[in-house]
Amino acid sequence: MRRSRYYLPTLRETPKEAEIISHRLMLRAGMVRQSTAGIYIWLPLGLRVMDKIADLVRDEQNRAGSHEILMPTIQSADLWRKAGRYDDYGPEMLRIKDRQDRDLLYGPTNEEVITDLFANTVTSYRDLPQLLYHIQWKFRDELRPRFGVMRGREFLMKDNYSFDLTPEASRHSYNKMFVSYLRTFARLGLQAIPMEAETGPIGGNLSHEFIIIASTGESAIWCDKSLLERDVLSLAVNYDNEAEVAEIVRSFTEGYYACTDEKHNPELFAKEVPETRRYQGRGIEVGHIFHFGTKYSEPLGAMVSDANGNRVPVQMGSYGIGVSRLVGAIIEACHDEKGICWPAPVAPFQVSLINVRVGNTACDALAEKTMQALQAAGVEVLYDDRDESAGAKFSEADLLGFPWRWVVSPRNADSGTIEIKRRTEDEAQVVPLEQALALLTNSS
Ligand code: P5A
Repeated sequence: MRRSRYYLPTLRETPKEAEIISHRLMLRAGMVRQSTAGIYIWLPLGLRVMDKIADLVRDEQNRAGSHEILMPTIQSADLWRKAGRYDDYGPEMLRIKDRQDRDLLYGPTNEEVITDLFANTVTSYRDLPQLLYHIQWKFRDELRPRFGVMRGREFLMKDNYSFDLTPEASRHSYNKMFVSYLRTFARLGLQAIPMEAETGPIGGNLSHEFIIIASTGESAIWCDKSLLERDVLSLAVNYDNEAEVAEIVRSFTEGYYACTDEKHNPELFAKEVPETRRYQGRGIEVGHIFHFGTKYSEPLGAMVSDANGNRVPVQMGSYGIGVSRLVGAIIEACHDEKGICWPAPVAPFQVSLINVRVGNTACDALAEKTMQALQAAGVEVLYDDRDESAGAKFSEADLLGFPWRWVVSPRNADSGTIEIKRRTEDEAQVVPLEQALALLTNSS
């Protein structure tokens, strides 16, 4: 992609309305623009990141045996009345009337819609278990939308729903999602800590939040440091093996102190965690999972026949990941004073290619050749071909935060070498194009 042809409305000044670093950086880096309070337009650079996050989340959902569907954003109020949640949900729900004066709503979550779908499509225990998810926009009329996409009114969520015959089987579905969440956040380059949580308006008796560490996060957290040292991706997971999956969940929950300020007990913390292992920091909730049994299946008639021919309400859980929130959360976790430092799996481009002397024949030729070589190798590159000062290009590259900065300058263009540097390192090296390509492909 040529920078001169790209749609990338960056900002030089720090926007005053943005209170937190991710919001400031997302506005400055031309990733989003606010349309109205808590509602954002995603610009090309921001959308690239969000799509990558969604694809990675999808990959881990599928790996755990879930099937993707797509439910509507607009829902019928009657369904919510039937489940008994219409009045409970309160002013966060955006209520709408259609031209026949029927009550509709913009979905803040989808338990009712999917339970109704299930009631109309599945009748036998033989069709269980089932894990169905979608990645869809939600609307919650938050009292104080703030922190940019981290607490929006409209936001993108991945929500999965499990259906099982028995509470034990349902616990296995819960455990599968628990492990898939650990894997998902690790692959995104984040350290996520599972913490027992309140169930709130979703309901049920079992729930975990997944909190990622970020010094600027909304919640204060306390945990056992050894939770942060676990290498999740090295665990070989067989999702069909109930005992194995349960053991992984156990190993991340039992014997570890981990909680946010809502539940923190300083005395217990001091008693349970040896001094050298105490971690106190801040974090952001990026996922939340719930087990709520028959809370929705009973009122909405989602029944299946069991092996003896009895009709029983199906056991359910729901599992959310804040996909749009993650874009901001990753920036909170990965930035420095100059700008964003994207983890490679979600970086919108892998390389900022800078031509410091546009118009110089040797520079132009080498930069073109480099861009083509990167594209041929399947590497996403943004080539800064604008007639701007080198300083402006360097600071923009730091702000946008792609993993690599490759510089073509008159000093080395004649010898066909490029100065390459990682976003998170100070040391640059000057190497021939072939070697630069080899270094990049070996590193990812
Ligand atoms: C679980 C899936 C639920 O809604 N029903 C379906 C359950 N859970 S939740 O905790 O309320 O939300 C899941 C995740 O969505 C993100 N999130 C938000 N992101 C941006 N702006 C918001 N206002 C917002 N509210 C929730 C969070 O990441 C949360 O963990």
